[in-house]
Amino acid sequence: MRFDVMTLFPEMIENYCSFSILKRAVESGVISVNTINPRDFTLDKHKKVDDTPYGGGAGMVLMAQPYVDAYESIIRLENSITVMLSPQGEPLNDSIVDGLAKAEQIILMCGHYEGFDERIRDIIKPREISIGDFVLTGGELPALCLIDAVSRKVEGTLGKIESADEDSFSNGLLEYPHYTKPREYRGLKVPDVLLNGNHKEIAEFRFNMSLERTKKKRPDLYERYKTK
Ligand code: 4G1
Repeated sequence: MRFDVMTLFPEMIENYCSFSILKRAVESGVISVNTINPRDFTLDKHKKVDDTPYGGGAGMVLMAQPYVDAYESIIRLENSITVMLSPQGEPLNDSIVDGLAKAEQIILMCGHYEGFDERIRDIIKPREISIGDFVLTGGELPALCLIDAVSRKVEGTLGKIESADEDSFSNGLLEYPHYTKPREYRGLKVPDVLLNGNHKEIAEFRFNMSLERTKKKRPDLYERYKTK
């Protein structure tokens, strides 16, 4: 999987991807993360990427020319998808992530300031995806969320231990409670069933806890689980 990230702040992307599981995936060649800075495609001596909005109002708008030229400089692989991270996008979820993980290349467009000159959308026609309804200063964190979520679906990214198939959302439910050593902490004991070595009983306990907490904490997910 190749990620090409269009951003004015490439270090934000590079830094996150140089830790832990993503770092290992990059080093083993399972994924690659490349950045393209629209500022490198400006034509004026001040390297201006933003300007004031026509019609007036607060804030700055990303100019079309540096962004479109930067986009057109990216070498496209056969099975490539372009995604703009945007509050106007479809809400990201695990099934979208599964779909994206089938691509060979994902080109990600991060906004800044008030957002993109609309002609960037008109010309590039990206798929638009949002990570949620809140205000951010830029699209880099959303891009990193997507890179992180997609990468862990790519064969070879997770080790045996972190393996994806026992995760929350592989079955549409929240996770059961986890415990590690010691057996007792501040008077709170690990449930006995987890210590008895009966794997069938343990699986049953965990499944019931998953169901129960999903029903309580995320009734929307619980309803979807029941009806699918
Ligand atoms: C209006 C949140 C504006 C934000 C309404 C989730 C948010 C990209 C995302 C904004 C962004 C709401 C996202 C807002 C995002 C240009 C640069 C857009 C930052 C920007 C609810 C600022 N998922 N936000 N505008 O946050 O890029 O993907």
